[in-house]
Amino acid sequence: MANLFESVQLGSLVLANRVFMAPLTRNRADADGVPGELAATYYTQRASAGLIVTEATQISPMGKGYFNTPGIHSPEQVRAWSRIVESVHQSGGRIFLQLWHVGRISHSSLLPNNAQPVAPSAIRANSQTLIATGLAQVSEPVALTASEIKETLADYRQAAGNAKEAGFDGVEVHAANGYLIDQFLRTGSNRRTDEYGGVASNRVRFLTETVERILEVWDSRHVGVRISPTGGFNDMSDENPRGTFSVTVEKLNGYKLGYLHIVETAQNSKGSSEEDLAMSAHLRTLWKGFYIVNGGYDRQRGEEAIRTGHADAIAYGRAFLANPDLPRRLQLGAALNEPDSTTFYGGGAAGYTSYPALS
Ligand code: 8OZ
Repeated sequence: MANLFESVQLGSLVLANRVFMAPLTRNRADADGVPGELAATYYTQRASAGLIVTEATQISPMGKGYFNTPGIHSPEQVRAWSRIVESVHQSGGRIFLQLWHVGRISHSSLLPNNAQPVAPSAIRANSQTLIATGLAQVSEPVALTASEIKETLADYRQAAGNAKEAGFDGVEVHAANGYLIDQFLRTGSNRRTDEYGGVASNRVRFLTETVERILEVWDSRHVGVRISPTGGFNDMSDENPRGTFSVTVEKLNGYKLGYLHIVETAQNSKGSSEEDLAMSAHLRTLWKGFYIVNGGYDRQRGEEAIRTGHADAIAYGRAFLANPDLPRRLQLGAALNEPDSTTFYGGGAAGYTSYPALS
């Protein structure tokens, strides 16, 4: 019977356990999106995760939506990431880069030449982002043209190749939480009348074309996709979430990907409701591969999810943020450090590399 602390195979990788580190935005890169020196320490401290998924990382300058998030489009960024990856590998860890384009969740002050953000449709989100001066309402977006969609897909391919060059073990496509790919998936943000809008199979097209471009550079088992089928974060809505995400999962089945990663919680910070879990359980029955779940899991719920087959691995976010040695602590039943939300986004070592491991 599968166990949270047992090794598991993912593609050609043998992972030490099923306690994964969820992607966590920390806003500690520099203004050019180059991850800082501390990032190597931060990720290496957490190398005992079965798999680390990095913080969301923009594929292009237009993919940026918050201050001081990292990118994977410039040579300096690739060099900085390669040092991080090397350090994690030296400590026996495995690490995937999360590929991110924020779409409409951005602010002109963060974009080249103060550009307007791009989106499937020109619908402004009722949502905020963090810019240099603090919280700001997101800017009015413009709809991507057909040729801009092609360029964006090429940016995904380039970024995926850069991640490979940096030495990552794989990449995760961020198709969750109201960012560009999710904006295409759901009806509330996608009013297109071309082949990227309308019926669910059209709204999934941008995601599957993204995956196809990434598979030009990566073996399929080293590519994962993250979705948030019940998530309302960033002003997301859908007329038929079960329909939309059933089609999404069925389309993704065709690519023999490494995993599907589900954000189970409707709100980023709260635990999952019965409705959230029912959606996840439904998608689990459709998905033909490795299944990762995320959303307020503790040891007991994690073990139960693995034992019952609800999931193959659990991604822990806040718990991993505050406990660099989380797998060991969970296994021992040791006390956990509490995450300090005042140091989640931005700042230096405090609340980043300062959480102690067990002695
Ligand atoms: C919190 C703050 C900023 C971005 C996500 C990348 O929700 C994020 C994010 C989370 O996926």
